[in-house]
Amino acid sequence: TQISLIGAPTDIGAGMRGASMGPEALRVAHLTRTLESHGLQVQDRGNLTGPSNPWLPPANGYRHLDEVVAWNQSLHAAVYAELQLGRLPMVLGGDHCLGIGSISAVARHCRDTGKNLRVLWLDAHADFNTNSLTPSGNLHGMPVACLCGFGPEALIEIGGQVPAIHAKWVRQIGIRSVDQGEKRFVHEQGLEVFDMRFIDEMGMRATMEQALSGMDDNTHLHVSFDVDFLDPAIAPGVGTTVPGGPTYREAQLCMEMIADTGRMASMDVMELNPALDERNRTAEVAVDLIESLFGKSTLMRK
Ligand code: DIR
Ligand code: MN
Ligand code: MN
Ligand code: MN
Repeated sequence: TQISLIGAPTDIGAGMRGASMGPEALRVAHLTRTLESHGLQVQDRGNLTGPSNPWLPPANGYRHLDEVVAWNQSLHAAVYAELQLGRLPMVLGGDHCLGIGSISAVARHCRDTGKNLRVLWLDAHADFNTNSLTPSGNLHGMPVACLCGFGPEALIEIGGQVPAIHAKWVRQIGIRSVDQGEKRFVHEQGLEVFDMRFIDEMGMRATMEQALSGMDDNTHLHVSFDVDFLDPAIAPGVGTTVPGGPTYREAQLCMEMIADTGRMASMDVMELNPALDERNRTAEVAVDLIESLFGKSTLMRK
């Protein structure tokens, strides 16, 4: 596998500053070297550039819409270009509004190549708000809705087709914070959500078996990993910690089971906020889990 790292250093869609430092923190935690130690070929494409964060209140229910559009257009082009080269793009966020640019590019590539897209959304949040539902106006709470065609024109059109994806292609794992109106909308649109109660009751193994079922040789699996998916005890370096997330070992099993499918062809690592971290330990945990995503396991299996 040939991996391309794409840094997107912005916190333009977040409610807290600092996710703009995420790409560098992952590099400092030896992301490249760690992937290479597993025989993967890695090219670090460096960082994209885009507008700075003006830190303004919402307008029409959106904060920084123009800037969010600019960052996502740029990311869309970068991710699409890597996929056309046959490489695996790994987006280093940056806040989760960047999922729009990343996944719209993946969806476009899947249309080009006749692949079926499956999106695994690992997150404490459903990220399914709209400008009328959002309590904050922060676009990092809206990427899944935008990808499904619910959002401002400039954002939903980035991939060239509206909607970029269908709700039925998405599986959300680890969810434990959904806003009131957002809850109803998730239900209405039929998103498949494996929330923390489901994981508590069924265990991570059965959860992942279900979430990964129904894929075949023609499936392109995209993993969008919001680091706040993890329990704050192991991942304090994010802007919106929510208690009651997966433990280190549960998260590792989740990643190992994704690796076992052999279908992951693109991914995002989002919302890491070094300004809130302790000696970069959240970045180090993220790199450990990315290792598991690419097949690191304790013993030889099968
Ligand atoms: C909240 C927080 N649901 C919002 N969202 C996210 O503002 O829309 N935090 N994604 O990471
Ligand atoms: Mn391809
Ligand atoms: Mn998110
Ligand atoms: Mn989140």
